[in-house]
Amino acid sequence: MKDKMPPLSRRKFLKTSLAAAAISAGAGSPLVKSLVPRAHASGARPPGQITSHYTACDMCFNRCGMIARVQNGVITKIDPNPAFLKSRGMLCARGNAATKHIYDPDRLKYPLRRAGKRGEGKWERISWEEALDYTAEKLLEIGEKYTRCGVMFIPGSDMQSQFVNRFAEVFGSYNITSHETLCLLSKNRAYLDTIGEVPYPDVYYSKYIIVAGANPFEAFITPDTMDFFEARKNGCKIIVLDPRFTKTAAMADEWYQIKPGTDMAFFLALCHVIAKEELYEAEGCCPVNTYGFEEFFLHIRKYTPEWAEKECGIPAQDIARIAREIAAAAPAAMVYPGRRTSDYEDSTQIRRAMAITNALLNNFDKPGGLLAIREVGVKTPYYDVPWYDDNPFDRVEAGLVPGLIDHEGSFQLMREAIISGEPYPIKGWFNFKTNFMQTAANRNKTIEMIDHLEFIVNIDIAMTDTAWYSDVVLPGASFLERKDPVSALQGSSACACAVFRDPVVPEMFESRSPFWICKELSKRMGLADSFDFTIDEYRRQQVDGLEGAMEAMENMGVYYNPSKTYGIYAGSPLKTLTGVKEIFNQRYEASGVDPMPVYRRPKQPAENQFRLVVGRTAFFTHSNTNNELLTEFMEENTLNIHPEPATRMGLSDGDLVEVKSKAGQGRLRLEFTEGIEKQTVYTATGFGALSPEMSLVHNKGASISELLEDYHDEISGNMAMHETFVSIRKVA
Ligand SMILES: Nc1nc2c(c(=O)[nH]1)N[C@H]1C(S)=C(S)[C@@H](COP(=O)(O)OP(=O)(O)OC[C@H]3O[C@@H](n4cnc5c(=O)[nH]c(N)nc54)[C@H](O)[C@@H]3O)O[C@H]1N2
Ligand SMILES: Nc1nc2c(c(=O)[nH]1)N[C@H]1C(S)=C(S)[C@@H](COP(=O)(O)OP(=O)(O)OC[C@H]3O[C@@H](n4cnc5c(=O)[nH]c(N)nc54)[C@H](O)[C@@H]3O)O[C@H]1N2
Ligand code: SF4
Ligand SMILES: [Mo]
Repeated sequence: MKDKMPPLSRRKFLKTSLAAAAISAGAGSPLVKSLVPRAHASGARPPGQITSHYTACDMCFNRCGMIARVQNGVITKIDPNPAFLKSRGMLCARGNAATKHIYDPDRLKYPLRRAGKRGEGKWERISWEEALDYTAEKLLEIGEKYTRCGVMFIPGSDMQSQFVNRFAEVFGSYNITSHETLCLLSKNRAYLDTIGEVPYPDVYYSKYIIVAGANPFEAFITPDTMDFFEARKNGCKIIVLDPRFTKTAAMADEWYQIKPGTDMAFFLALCHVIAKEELYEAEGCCPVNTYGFEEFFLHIRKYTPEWAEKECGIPAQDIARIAREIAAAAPAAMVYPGRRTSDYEDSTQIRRAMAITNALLNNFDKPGGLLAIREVGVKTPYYDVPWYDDNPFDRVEAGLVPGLIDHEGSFQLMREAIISGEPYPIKGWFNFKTNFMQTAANRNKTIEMIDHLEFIVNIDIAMTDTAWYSDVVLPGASFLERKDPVSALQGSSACACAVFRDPVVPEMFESRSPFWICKELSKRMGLADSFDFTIDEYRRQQVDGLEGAMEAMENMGVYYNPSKTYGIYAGSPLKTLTGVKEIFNQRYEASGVDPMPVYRRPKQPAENQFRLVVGRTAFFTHSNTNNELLTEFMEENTLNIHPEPATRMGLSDGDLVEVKSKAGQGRLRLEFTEGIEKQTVYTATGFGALSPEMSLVHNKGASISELLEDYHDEISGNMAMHETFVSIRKVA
């Protein structure tokens, strides 16, 4: 692979040498010397040859194509892979900061076993042998005492998560849940129940896009983020609805400061205008191939723009105009489906209203609309899942909400079940690469759940808050040190692709991959057959039948096999019950759920209370804040508040306040922001870490996960993070 890569241009070489120089300058400290193997003291050695290595970024789930440059055994610089269409040859600030991810002084170095109380921070260093023997013994013990389903598995979002999943299944637990239950399940539910699949937005070719409850110019989603810029240059009109004036709002043609939780009112009124004025009969828009259009037409009679204005605060004439404009641009127009929809208790219905608007725009499977998801055809190698006679009938939270996505579950409902012990006990937790102490609402409740567990094993790269409360902490190898299986990235036909990773540098310290860990554990648990393969053998099975895939990934860092992009469903039924777009959902009706979205006014904060909303910054991924290069952009989180209510309460910009909800409290400095709705406040995620080994964010700002109360979407069980009201008091 390395030989076939283009040589570095002189300009790139200079940049690379400068980056290397920066590292060697910092290499003076013994800490950095011990962290950076073979970092050369300046002038002591000739600058080694620079080698280049394809890999895929892991600083967030997008997995953009990367080329890592290595000199004297140290990764000195990272460049984007121009052949990687999905990321449009882009690498964001976080991707560039991956050097500080691998060479982070706070990295976990050896296996540790808890020696004091949970959260007390007393650890003993143990050997891998001991760590694996002990973990295997504890997992088997829980299986014996309770059942195999007595262990909860959270396999993270990673190219190796499939091995943790496989391990969970062969061990015998169905209680596998994911970070998706804190993220996008309500959106997935809504689109599955409207068009039969979760579509992919064709942003690049769109002429008109409404972005509601998403911030793609800060929350990077590839290729959408880059395509928004291109679409805009090509004349696409972008309308943003957000209670905050975000970067996306700043780049939009129009921004409306919608009242939080009222998006459904806006979209039902939009549909009202489209239906009443028969705009769907204008070119491109029509209600054919839908189920329940007539009922819907009657249902939305009362949802007029004038009514919606009173709910969402957006002027009626603007709603009517936007309806006419978007209908005229259809089908190359869309309501952007968004990603994180863990917002409200009726988030699935809010997203259903958006999906139905898309159905009226008749934009599915068309250029500039919503596309059928495509994958390149990577296979999941087969494995046998053993049967355990004493296992319960179903996963622990089965049936608690009508639209639970079976293979994801709901972390919050599972947490509840662990605390109550009903319907059956869960006493173990196997965690890989999630940090739910910082990312799941109501941290105190997560601690309460932990109090009910007998054993927690955690594979992470750092001593996160979740690791801090674990019993055995295993140092994970970073993506730059690992050999990973092939990963298929979904997208449209043009950018769906496959990648793998080879180690750019060897594993540092005693860190190991989840594959190795699962394999070693399986040997100790009588499950060795399930992991009796190498990554190379596994990869070959994955790409079996995909001609040229292996070579493309080796020589270009990525494999594509484009085919038809639009009209994939032409003449064939959708994957819904009726085979057409379901505006009226019969399954919802059968299970007592509103078959068409019914607007209910959101709860309102009392006087001098504020709704707390979450959202991302361009430079952090969730709780991955402990990165020296990135904390330069934000050293601690602040509470964004509108100056008007704050001043009325006698508060000033920069004041230290105590923020309190029913779930917890924290201290934050106020940051006056004109661009936030007056009864809404916002703070960034990933601060106020309990673990002192997250040294850059420990005791810095406050943890929003402590403040967020425990609500979930009533249909999917997805977390609901915008239902919390807080009060604010100045700290003397
Ligand atoms: N307050 C708040 N909560 C949120 C959100 C929010 O915006 N605000 N967003 C929600 C959303 S959309 C999501 S998707 C979830 C995400 O929830 P999580 O998946 O819990 O989020 P992360 O903080 O990204 O956790 C990733 C963990 O992986 C570890 N890690 C990183 N790289 C490696 C590696 O190479 N090897 C190993 N072994 N470990 C590694 C990191 O140290 C970190 O502990 O959070 C949700 N919760
Ligand atoms: N830089 C960066 N990029 C990321 C991530 C990251 O952590 N950092 N995480 C990745 C992941 S896992 C995900 S899921 C995506 C998330 O991508 P997005 O969903 O686009 O990200 P958020 O920042 O959560 O954006 C939600 C927006 O909704 C607004 N909002 C709050 N309440 C309401 C409301 O009632 N109505 C409306 N209309 N708007 C409201 C918030 O102010 C916020 O700006 O980003 C991905 N990309
Ligand atoms: S968007 Fe940024 S952090 Fe995410 S994979 Fe791409 S480069 Fe990495
Ligand atoms: Mo997410």
